[in-house]
Amino acid sequence: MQAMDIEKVNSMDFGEFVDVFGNVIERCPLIAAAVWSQRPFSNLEDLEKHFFAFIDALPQSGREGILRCHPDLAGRELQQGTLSAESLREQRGAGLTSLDAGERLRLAELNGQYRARFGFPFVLAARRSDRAAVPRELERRLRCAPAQELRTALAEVKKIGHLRLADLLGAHPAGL
Ligand code: 2AL
Repeated sequence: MQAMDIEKVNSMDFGEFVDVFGNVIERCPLIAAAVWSQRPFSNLEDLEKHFFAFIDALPQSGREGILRCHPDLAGRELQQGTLSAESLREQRGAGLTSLDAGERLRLAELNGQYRARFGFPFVLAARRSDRAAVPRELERRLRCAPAQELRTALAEVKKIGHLRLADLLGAHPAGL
């Protein structure tokens, strides 16, 4: 999609806004729907602030719900071709679409252990990682305390959202 400026964002009607920003937080278009009411936005940071404030205001069940809306890294949705366009791009960028069978199996195993321990899926901003770092980070986070892990996972959701918003508004330094 063509990058857009903040005036264009502020001029969007509800339907257009949700179409464009509905997946800034993976499979949570409700957040974009709520953020639309807060316009006008002064800039990208201001827009982002509203997305994140919505997340922070949720009860724990809602924050865990956001995590549960994320597909596993190199998981079933990737194999079945049902990832969102954004998620596929991120997972491909990290090399997760070209794992060998052993790497895939290892990640599936770790993802399963993580979900069993914390009750939500492992979430990591794939564009800030790569195929070698993902299992290492998964192993490390598996040892964290649940309350800390919930905070870490939501910080990753925000990193993903930050990068997706920056894509839409053309605010990336080249290549990031
Ligand atoms: C994802 C995803 O779909 N994109 C990304 O950066 N991370 N999923 C996940 N479970 O971490």
